[in-house]
Amino acid sequence: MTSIDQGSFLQKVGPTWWVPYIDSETGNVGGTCFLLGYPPTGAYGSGVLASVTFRVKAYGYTPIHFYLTELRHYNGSHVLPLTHASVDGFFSNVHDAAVIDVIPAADQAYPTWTVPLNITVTVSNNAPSPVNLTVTTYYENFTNAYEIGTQNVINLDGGSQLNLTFSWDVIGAAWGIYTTKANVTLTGDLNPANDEFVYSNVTIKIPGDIQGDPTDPDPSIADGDVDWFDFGAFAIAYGTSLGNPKYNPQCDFNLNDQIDWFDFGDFAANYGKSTPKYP
Ligand SMILES: [Ca+2]
Ligand SMILES: [Ca+2]
Ligand SMILES: [Ca+2]
Ligand SMILES: [Ca+2]
Repeated sequence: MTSIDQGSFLQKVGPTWWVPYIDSETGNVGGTCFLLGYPPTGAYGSGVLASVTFRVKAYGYTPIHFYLTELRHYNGSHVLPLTHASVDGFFSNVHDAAVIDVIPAADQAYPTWTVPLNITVTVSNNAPSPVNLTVTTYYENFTNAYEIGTQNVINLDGGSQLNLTFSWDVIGAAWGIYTTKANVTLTGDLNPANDEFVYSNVTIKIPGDIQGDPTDPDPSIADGDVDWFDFGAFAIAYGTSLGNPKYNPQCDFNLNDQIDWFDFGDFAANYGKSTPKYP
């Protein structure tokens, strides 16, 4: 504790004489304030009586609790107690934000999708005090990282989490395997190791490469070609729309929730193509 200074409450009435005291042995702090010249009325309303200043020695957080508070006034002949209530405070100079999850709406997408691929990013404030954050999401391959978007979070409560939705406009993206990642920026973050979270592969596929071959370890994962097995999957879903159990978004190359002649056009245009860029 370094000082206790007079507030403006009594000074609004007139000149004052302020006598502070700090006893570091007992932890007592206080002040006596005299309104000079016996003004006709005292102070009323709300205001600051005094400000106590502490010097912080380390990083951490603590409740601030006032013990045995007393407020008194002098009525000209007697010192009398004033009814009051003390409210505890809280101090923290610890900051730690983290990105704890990144979840794309799909692991496989087409560059012909006209609807962005949503990416849900979960951020958390691991420290007790509210903070303002900036979160940026990227997709990247081995050679480049591309920014998807940046969002600011104002006043994220201590100990709380928040989901943010970013929209990756996949239209026109090159075929290949990408990772998606998000990072959080917080001034004074004491634990930078958890500022970034990387989600594993999202594949941007040849429109028509619905799946792999039956002999693949996971035939549901596209294998980089548009062949007879893809045609089999397309034929099952053809003519359906969202809500039909046979509807498969991986057969909906423009993602307009129906699998029709236009999707067949994409399929036919790419039949027989392959790429070494994935898997
Ligand atoms: Ca952190
Ligand atoms: Ca295939
Ligand atoms: Ca194949
Ligand atoms: Ca369609």
